[in-house]
Amino acid sequence: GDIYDFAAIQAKWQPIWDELKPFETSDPDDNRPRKYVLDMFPYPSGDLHMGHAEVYALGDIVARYWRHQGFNVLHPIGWDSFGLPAENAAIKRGIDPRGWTYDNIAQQKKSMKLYAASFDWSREIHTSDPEYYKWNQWLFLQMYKKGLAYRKDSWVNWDPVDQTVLANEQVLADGTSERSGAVVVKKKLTQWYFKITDYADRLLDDLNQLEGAWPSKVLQMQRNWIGRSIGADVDFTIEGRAAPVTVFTTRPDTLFGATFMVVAPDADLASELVADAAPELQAAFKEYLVKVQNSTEIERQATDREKTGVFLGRYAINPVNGERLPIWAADYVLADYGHGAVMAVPAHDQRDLDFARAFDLPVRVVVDTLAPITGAIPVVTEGMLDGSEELPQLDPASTGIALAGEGRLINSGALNGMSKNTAVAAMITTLTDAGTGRAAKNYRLRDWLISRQRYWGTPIPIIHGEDGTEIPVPEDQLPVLLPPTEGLDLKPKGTSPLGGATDWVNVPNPIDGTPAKRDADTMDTFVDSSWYFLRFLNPNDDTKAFDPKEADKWAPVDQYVGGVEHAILHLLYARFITKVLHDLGYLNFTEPFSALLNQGMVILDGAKMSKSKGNLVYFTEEIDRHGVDAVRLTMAFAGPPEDDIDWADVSPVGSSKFLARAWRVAKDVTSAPEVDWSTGDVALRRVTHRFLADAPGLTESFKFNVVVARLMELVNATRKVIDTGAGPADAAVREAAEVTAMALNLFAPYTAEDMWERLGYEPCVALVQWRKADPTLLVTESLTAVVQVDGKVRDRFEVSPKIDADELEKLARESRAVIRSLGDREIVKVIVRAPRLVSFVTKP
Ligand code: ANZ
Repeated sequence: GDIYDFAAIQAKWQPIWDELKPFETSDPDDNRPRKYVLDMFPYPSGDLHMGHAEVYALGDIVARYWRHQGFNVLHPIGWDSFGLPAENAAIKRGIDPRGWTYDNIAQQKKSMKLYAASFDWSREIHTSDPEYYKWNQWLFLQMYKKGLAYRKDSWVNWDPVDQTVLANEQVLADGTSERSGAVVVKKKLTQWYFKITDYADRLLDDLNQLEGAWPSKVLQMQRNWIGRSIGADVDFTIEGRAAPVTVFTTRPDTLFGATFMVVAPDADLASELVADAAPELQAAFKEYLVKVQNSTEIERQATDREKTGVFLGRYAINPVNGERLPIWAADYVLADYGHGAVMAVPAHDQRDLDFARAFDLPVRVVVDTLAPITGAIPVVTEGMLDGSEELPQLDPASTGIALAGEGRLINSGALNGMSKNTAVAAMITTLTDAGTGRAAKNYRLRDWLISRQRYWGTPIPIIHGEDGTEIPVPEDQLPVLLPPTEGLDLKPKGTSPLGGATDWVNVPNPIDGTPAKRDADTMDTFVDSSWYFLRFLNPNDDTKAFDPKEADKWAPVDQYVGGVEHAILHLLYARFITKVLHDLGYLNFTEPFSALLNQGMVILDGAKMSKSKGNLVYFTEEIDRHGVDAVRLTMAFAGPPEDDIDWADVSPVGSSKFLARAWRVAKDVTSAPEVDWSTGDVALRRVTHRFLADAPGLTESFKFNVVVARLMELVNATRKVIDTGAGPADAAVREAAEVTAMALNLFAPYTAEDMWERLGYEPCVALVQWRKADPTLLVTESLTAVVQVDGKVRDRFEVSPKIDADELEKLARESRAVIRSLGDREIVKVIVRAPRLVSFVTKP
């Protein structure tokens, strides 16, 4: 038709693309350079939403762009289809989570196809398929063999609503579960862990490789999460106890300032120490412990909280000066950090000072923070600050402010006069020589708790013998299939529903045939997504998880696109598993995602969209109303991709109007494809070629909105030539329309394809190579060149400041005025001063 009709265009092209499969990347002989562009795969929680519309629009711009640049682009998609929402929905409706999950996948897939993201559909995966989760189990077994998967009894985060444990990464800063929103409590349980702490240093140090290629915010969040502290372990002898107690400190230089020791009340050590104390101390401790166990970690770490604690009736001996230090239990010391015990230096640590002031414990300054730390070492006298009237600001016991800064050591024997850093090193040497301490590092990062007490996940491939031995399921018996839900109670009850599948749980011990039981827990679904980018390389291979040869060809991912909500969890786990697979000899790289683009959120009236707020914008409604292309273009045009898009501020109607305008340009072209562009309107050609030159750089730096703005300029310029200039038959009009169609393919693939057809070509415009800009048409400023004949100015015209002498002379010789003035006289000399002057001298 003659009217832009997005619905008709969508209906026309979708089946044609389905047939042509332009985005399949399966030709093994394709030797073009490769790009792997990956968008974070969706969770099938219903139909697609506006967040999906954004991420898949942006990722697709990148994938389509690299195809135009001559790359063989891998752009796959799948579904992250295990997890709690399916299970909770199944419980609520009394159905099987499989049905819910695969129905949603079918719905999302239909929407995704309509949305025309350029995916290679032949590589689609679902993590809840046995063909996929078999390889989670394989991965688990490889890690188990290396001691990287292990079980331990420990205090874990417990979600009382979902009735399952959570990884540290799944507990939000306010102490609630990222999924259910419930306040997370602690529970002591035997659970499976992946030993991510073995990789803490590499996970931290390798972030430097990603500098500039990942958003700096994400790099910083990962650094903080890993939280490496460098310091020393110091051993304190305990009176009446054979073994010493070790503490971790970042300030071994302050050891002379230690005036007491504090142990985490919930660490086994505290109970053990108090067991030998007076009965009233024991009673006080027990009462205190109950209180502590009922508080959250967040409460415990709050610095403004009143300090509480109890004396344990025991004493530690300071290894450097033999002083007797009373040992207390207090909840500001955490059981699972360092060694669960600290040497308290109240003069220089605020938490210790607050505690010392609350319980009247001594405070001794050992670093003079007013002393200059550069230049000569000042003379210091022992005890110079004791009762000093001159320097009241240095008395933390009265000011209540700990001296945390730099300075010079005092009251510290051989360390006196040293700067903090020198003293730290000197103290570590002293302790190491005496065998009472050593350099040490600590991490905030904890091992990754991967077992879940829920149904809809990957069964852990371990069998427990009657005698408590763990037997890995032999690899040739994988996958351990999830039992059917019939007869199972999926309701959360604190233990895995799989435990109720009697026939499934009870198996003979693979070693000796005695009765044994399968592990009934399932894996955290973040295991599934920690390596999925490798499965896309050979998704249908049932002999291995992924093909290292394909990984050599395609991986790591060149461009990863997804939300910042995955800044820690998913990205940290994927980085970890990549390093493990590297160490196991399967990969020759150590970072999975070479570049990362985080898109912002789609919001409405400044607020995050949610069902409860009732401010949802529905994907299908927007698509029905404005068309796929207008929605996609709106996402690209809204602003920098990392910014949030307020749907109230953007105009899909405006996008749609622009698309219609672009489409009409193609419709109006009357010249044939063979027309010689160089004969076309030069001003329009300049706009076209300036666009061709600038759009690649803008796209590669994610300035998609600027590319769209420039396309709008190009369409306007073309329209002007059609209506009021050289007209629709002008060659430059065709050239501009073709470039518009090609570039519009990044943002509005249906409109672009339809334009391409109207311009006389076969599909697919997505496979057309980007046209090279003609440098002679990239003149932005121009200046006036003068042509003289025998000293008289005969012509003037505009040229590029960069024009070379030959070109300038050629233009001068072609000038009508010059030709007329020369007549039939013979030129004997030409003087060219590019870019300003050409002077012809003729035979007199
Ligand atoms: C003595 C000292 C003196 C400390 C001083 C600090 C300043 P980050 O940076 O977080 O690693 N600490 C050690 N284990 C702890 C635990 N389980 N719970 C609570 N606090 C603990 O902090 C390391 C410092 O935190 C250690 O250095 C220790 O206090 C404390 F002027 O030791 B410090």
